[in-house]
Parts: sequence; structure tokens; C-alpha cells
Amino acid sequence: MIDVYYWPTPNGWKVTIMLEECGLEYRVHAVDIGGGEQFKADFLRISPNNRMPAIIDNAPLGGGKPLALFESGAILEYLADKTGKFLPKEPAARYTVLQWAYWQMANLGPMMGNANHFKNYAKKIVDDEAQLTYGTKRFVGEVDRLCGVMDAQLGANRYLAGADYSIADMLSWSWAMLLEKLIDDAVWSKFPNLKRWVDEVGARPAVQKGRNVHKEWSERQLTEEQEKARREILFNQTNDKVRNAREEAARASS
Ligand SMILES: N[C@@H](CCC(=O)N[C@@H](CS)C(=O)NCC(=O)O)C(=O)O
Repeated sequence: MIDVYYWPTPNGWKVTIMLEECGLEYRVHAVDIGGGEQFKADFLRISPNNRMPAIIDNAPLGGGKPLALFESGAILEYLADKTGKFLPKEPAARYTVLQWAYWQMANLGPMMGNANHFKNYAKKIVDDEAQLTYGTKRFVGEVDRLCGVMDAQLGANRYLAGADYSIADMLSWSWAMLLEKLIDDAVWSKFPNLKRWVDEVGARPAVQKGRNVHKEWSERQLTEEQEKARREILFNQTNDKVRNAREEAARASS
């Protein structure tokens, strides 16, 4: 049994999609990131970066005591190695998949996160028009560039890493399926190969199941006051703000 520490966001869906694709048994634990649950001592012991998703595999690959992992890319690579699925063993094919997996982790995810922040949230937090314009242009422009990279790759290949569906597709799809909603409502007309792939991957039953795990948690109606309190937790994190939680976690585990 695998324990999954989760909230319904793109990074969370990556893990539930992979678990569904592999047919692995799992148990979901809510980490309400807008409510600050990522700072709880128990969670920080599993995920010291105070971010979900994370997992504990109670019957880990290689045996031994339960294995805790954070970072969605590492989790999918691990689950692929555990099951022998969606990450080839043959070196050339394996590193081709991993190169696109790391591409997602370092590029599409963070840039879409920042573009979404400037387009949809920053105006609720800062008044300075110049800051808003610069941040939006910088990150939306970078997302546009990354869409071009994916579109070219998917024009020549059925999937991101070639002919076979892999963890690289699951990692990138979870973000790419939100491009139109969050970043650019004209994206699909500009990038038809990307659209073809988003639709094809999105039609997979395991992808639909994984993406919908506890969807209702993110659909709750919140008051403006509640939204504001959640933004304060999510968008105002500096080392000194998270230090207390980290120290408490360290004390609790010593
Ligand atoms: N690179 C990490 C990113 C994880 C991440 O940013 N998770 C967000 C939700 S999508 C989170 O937990 N945020 C909590 C916070 O900002 O405190 C991964 O892919 O696992």
C-alpha cells in the first residue's frame, strides 16, 4: 500500500495518474496547502520542502523500511522502476524519457506556476502596474516558448519522448491541460500538435481517474476573506516564516 500526500493540483495529479496507470493500491491523505497543512511537523518529516505531493511506500522497491519520497518527478521515476512501466530499461530510451521528465520539472511546471501567479493572482496582492506587467510578460512569454518546444516535438512524435507513452507525458500533461484555462485562451489554435496530444493523453481512463481524485476539495465555495487568508499562506513564504515549522519538525523527530 502506498500513502499519498496530496491536494488536487497539477503536481498532485501527476502522482495519482501514475498510480492509476500502474494499477497500484494507494491511500490519499489531504494536505490542504491553502490551509497551511504543508507546515505540519508530520508532513515536513516526509517533505522537508513543504510542498506536496509526497508518498510513503510501505513495501518499497528493494525491501526494507517504508520509503518516503517528495518531488513528483522522483516519485514517478521511482514508481516506474518499481512496476517496470512507463520508463524503459534500455539506456537510450530511458534517458530520452528522463530528459523530457526533467525538462518538465525545471521548465513547464515552474514557468506555468509563475505565469499563473502573475496573470491570475498578483493583481489581488500588489498595486504596482509595472511589476505586474513585467512579471506577466516574462513568464507568459516563457510558457509560450515552451509550448513551441512541445508542439515541435509532438509534431514529429506521438508522445513527448517518442513513440511510447511514458512518465514524461504524465508529468507534462498535468500542467499542459491547463494552458488554455490559466494562461492563454488562444493556445490550441497556435499549437495544434500540442492540442492533439493533450486530447489523446486526456482520453486515457487512468488519466481521467487520477486527475479527478478528490476534485471536490478544490471546488469548495470560499469567501473573499478565506481566499485572502489562503493567499497569505501560499504567497508569502520566506525562510524566517517557515523556520519555526521546520524546527518543530526536527524537535519532534529527535
Ligand atoms: N517540484 C515540486 C513542486 C511541488 C509544488 O509546488 N506543490 C505545490 C502545489 S502544486 C505546493 O505544495 N505548494 C504548497 C506551498 O506553496 O506551500 C513537485 O513537482 O513535486
